[in-house]
Amino acid sequence: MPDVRATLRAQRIETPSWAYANSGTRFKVFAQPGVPRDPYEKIADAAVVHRLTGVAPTVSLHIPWDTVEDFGKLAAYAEEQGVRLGVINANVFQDDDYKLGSVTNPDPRIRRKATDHLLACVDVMNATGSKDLKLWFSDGTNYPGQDDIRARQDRLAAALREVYDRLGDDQRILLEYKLFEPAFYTTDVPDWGTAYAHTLELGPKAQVVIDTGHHAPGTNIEFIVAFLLRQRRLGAFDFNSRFYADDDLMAGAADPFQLFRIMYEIVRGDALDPAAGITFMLDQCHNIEAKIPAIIRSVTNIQEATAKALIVDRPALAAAQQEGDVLAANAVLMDAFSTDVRPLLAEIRQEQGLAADPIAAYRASGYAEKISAERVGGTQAGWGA
Ligand code: RM4
Ligand code: MN
Repeated sequence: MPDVRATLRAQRIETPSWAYANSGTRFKVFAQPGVPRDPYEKIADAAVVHRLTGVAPTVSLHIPWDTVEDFGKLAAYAEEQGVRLGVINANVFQDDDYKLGSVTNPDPRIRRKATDHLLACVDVMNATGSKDLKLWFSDGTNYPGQDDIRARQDRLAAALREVYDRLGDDQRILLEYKLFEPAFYTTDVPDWGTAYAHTLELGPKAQVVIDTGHHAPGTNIEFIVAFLLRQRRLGAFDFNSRFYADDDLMAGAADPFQLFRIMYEIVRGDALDPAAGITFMLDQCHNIEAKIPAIIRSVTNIQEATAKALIVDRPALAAAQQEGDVLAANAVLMDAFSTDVRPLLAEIRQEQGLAADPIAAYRASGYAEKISAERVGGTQAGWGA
């Protein structure tokens, strides 16, 4: 049985730079006061989340959204603020050239351009000290016959190989999959099986990322977690929650029970320990709610799901499973899920000198008022859609 308190103290959750920026749907982006105008201000906000929660010491960057002249300087600024730069996310989905695909485009010139961007992201990792390159491709087709499904897999494999060969010994590719959107007929990396097969072909420095919002409704995500962990090919999570498609809502908001079931498989697979090498990230957009407290809330939701997963009576569960006692086994899991772990988490925070309630502490800090007053003029950051 894991040491519940020690494990919760050691848990780490990475927050995404873009979650601090303006975002919206294809219908409207509602700007909010105080939103960062550059990557430095995003890092400052991320540092606030870390100071209040104690478990969010790294920030994922998205290139080119977070491009700066000197990445070493940005990394040094992050250190000053008490955080570090984390995963580098490549972006090959927002250039006119990529209308028919990036690395799978039928045009070799465009494939070259897209692959060069991925290689440039490895250079960024070398400057920031980041270990992980997260690749999500919007590539796919809208109509039957539009392009050759097989040839697109070959083009994808060739680009991934080139990038893989550029990685340093301690760097990894994290390959993300998503069922559909923006492509509506075929997607070139639509599911975990496709991502898994490409990582196998590439080698041990390639792993799969599970974005919890990227599946068909009803998909059993905890099964995917268990399977990939067993195969040692699970590299990271993009946590968020969804009611319909890729909604990017706060983790644990739509279906806390699913988050608990996922975290149970993580605990069961001994994957919480930072030494296991799984990067736990958020990938969210806060379109209508205040961003920083929404990110704090997401972090605490994940902590709650984790705490519940950690208190599952595993010997009792194993005994019930062995006896084939279906109801007793299910009851063991439900008992843990139904336990209120908020007092335990509050206590652990206080033991570390943190406020019991990080959202209340954020409200009392005056930070929201401060950034609204200070961040006037300039252009607010957004995901540029
Ligand atoms: C994609 C994918 C990536 C994220 C972008 C913003 O849907 O989830 O992880 O970088 O969105
Ligand atoms: Mn994602």
